[in-house]
Amino acid sequence: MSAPGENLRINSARLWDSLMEMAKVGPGIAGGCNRQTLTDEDAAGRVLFQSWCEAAGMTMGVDAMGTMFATRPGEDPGALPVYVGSHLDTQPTGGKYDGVLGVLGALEVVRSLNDLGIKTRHPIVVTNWANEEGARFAPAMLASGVFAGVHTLDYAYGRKDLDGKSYGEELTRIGWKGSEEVGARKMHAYYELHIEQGPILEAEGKTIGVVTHCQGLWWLEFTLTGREAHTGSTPMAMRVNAGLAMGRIFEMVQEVAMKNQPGAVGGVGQVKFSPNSRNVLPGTVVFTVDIRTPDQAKLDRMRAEIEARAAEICAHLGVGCAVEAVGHFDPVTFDPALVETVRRAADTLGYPHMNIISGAGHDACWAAKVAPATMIMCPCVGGLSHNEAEEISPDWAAAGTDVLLHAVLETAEVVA
Ligand code: HGY
Ligand code: MN
Ligand code: MN
Repeated sequence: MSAPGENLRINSARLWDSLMEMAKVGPGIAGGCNRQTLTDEDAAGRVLFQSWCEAAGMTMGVDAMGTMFATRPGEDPGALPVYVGSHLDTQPTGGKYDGVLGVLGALEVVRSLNDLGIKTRHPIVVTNWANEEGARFAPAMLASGVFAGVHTLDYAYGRKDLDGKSYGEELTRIGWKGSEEVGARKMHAYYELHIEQGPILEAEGKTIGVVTHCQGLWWLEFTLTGREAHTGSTPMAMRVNAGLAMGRIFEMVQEVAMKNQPGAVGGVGQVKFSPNSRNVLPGTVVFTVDIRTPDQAKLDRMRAEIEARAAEICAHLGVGCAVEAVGHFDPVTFDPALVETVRRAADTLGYPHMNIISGAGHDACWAAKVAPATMIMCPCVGGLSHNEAEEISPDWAAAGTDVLLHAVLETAEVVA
């Protein structure tokens, strides 16, 4: 068979139906999803995904981190597989498409190849990475990080959620602790389709993002120690106020991010006050600062400045200050040859496209450490994500998956 022509497209209606079916598993309270990793809802989503993969003739493997690998055989069983995937776990107030489009788009590629009777030399493996979000168990991309040798399995199993439950316990509890050694699988290449989670593609009128890089990240967990005291009867001069220190640090993080424009972000999404009582000054305040930029030197400078100035703020207030890096990856450059394959596929299909740097982190960032890897992006409405109102159009979903189909076919090599 010659190279796939512009007429080769996936089944858009079937893809959209699958997205809507999966969205019913672990529904949120405002139209999105709450399918957090290793919850019963996650387990239910895994069961549905496995049933679809098996109906498409694939065989499922699961590794010791709970990552799922559904294999479509190739004509050359000795050829390393082309892996295609993303994640089915969501934020607590997540959308229906973050991660899910990449997993179900990969499944749709296989379903379409089955419909068309197309065979490939390399096997194709549709992948659902466990705990991409890091919302319940930090850091993000935990399972792909173990797969790439960045984290040990023991470290990962020991990560705890806010209720003190560990990853290893919860993985066993939901019955998805697989027997495969994590990272034993070798990849010929890795593709990930994902919504942009930012405003650029929609604003530029582009349907496809040709992802060349991903910005780097630090997650800095601060533990500030004040003195629990009555909020009413304790004179201001007597207070050891960890909450005040936190507020000043938030303001400082904003200032550091703004003075490093363009191309830097900084903020905080999670705070825990103890004892978290309205009329008790906090004894401890724990929060995670999330800073990101595509520039390695700038990323490390920002981290150093934030840690130094946080220490000064706390010293001035007599508040204890401890910090631990609980998440990190350097800026990523995706495989230029695969990036060109994606660009060529978008051209063949006639989809307007542009180069883009991923603002969010993805499992592709760790896959890129062990194999040639790249990503394909489609727009999302208003650039909104990590919000239940996250929305894409069926056309955008289909366009991204069409490009994924063509890129995967070129890399997996169609067999006549
Ligand atoms: O944090 C991230 O960038 C991803 O959503 N886990
Ligand atoms: Mn994601
Ligand atoms: Mn996400």
